Amino acid sequence: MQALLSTEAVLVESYVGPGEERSLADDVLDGLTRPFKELPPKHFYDAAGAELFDRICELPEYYPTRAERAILEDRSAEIVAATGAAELVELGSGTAAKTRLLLTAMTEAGTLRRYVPVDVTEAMVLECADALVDEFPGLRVHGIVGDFERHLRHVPEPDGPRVVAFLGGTIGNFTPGSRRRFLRGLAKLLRPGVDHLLLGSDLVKDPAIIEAAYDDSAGVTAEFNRNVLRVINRELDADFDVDAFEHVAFFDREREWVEMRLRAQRRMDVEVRQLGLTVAFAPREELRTEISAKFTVDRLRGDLAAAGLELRDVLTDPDDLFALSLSSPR
Ligand code: SAH
Ligand code: AVI
Repeated sequence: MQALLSTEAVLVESYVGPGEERSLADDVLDGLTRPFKELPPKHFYDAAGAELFDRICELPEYYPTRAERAILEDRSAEIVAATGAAELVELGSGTAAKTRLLLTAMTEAGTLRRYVPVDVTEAMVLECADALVDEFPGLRVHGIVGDFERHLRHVPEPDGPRVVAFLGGTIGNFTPGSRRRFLRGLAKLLRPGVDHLLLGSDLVKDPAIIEAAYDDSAGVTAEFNRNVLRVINRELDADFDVDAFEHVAFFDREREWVEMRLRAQRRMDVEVRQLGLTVAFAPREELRTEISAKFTVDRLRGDLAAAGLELRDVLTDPDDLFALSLSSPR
């Protein structure tokens, strides 16, 4: 662990040290040598990727951010009253844009003590910690730069009633099995009878609406998708011809998830020099870069139950596009 910042109001710890670059190396080695090539989505988010994601959130086609914000605008006070939250732990916190609605409601209820953002992107945690202690006088921030699949044990002991927020629909970026395993780990952060999980999930809907959200007309999602190749070029001294990969996004109606892929437009041999690896792509071969599962309330209830959590309330936007659910340990 490395302490990146320590003041009276802010402590930011990093668990992604020099060894952590191995995580990208291991994922590339493992994912690009499989019969069906695949990479985990967490590697999208370097500074450029985080900026592209912010632009995605503003796109007319990308409804999840607006829908979730609408729910939080309407119901944050109710969520805070129902949970008595003094502490907000947020996984995949990013720029904490929507989080401010919850922190404001906690301030108004007079309960706000501490915010614990957990994100793999160091700059995001540092910048939002700095901004939030200015915006919310008296707030303490304990930031964790880490991987929410591997570093949840470093979340500090609770300081009052805790809400763990996992917003944006990021839970959909897990495959079903790993989603349940992740929720079981997450549940360990919650004390029965005291703490709650606030989970944002995108809902199953007309496939045309979903596909447009992941293949916008301005091509921002395509750039976000290709960004993972730029990250690998830079971090592992690879020579992907980024523009030779086409963005593909489709809704798998059976599995009810969106897949993003990158399709090689010609035959290519890519050198990943730091790994001494040559990766061959056949013409039109595809590399899966993300799945984004869409939920029904029943699927949500089942996943939560498998992790020992009971669904208490489901809040949706007026168009039923997105759900924020509140659950707690059984
Ligand atoms: N919660 C925000 C941001 C969602 S984007 C919102 O709702 O708008 C997903 C965020 O999760 C990014 O900030 C990314 O850096 C972070 N992230 C993705 N995979 C992660 C992982 N394995 N561990 C920690 N953070 C991760
Ligand atoms: C972060 N996550 C919930 C986004 C999603 O919708 O699955 C990432 C994203 N991928 C393409 N557009 C946005």
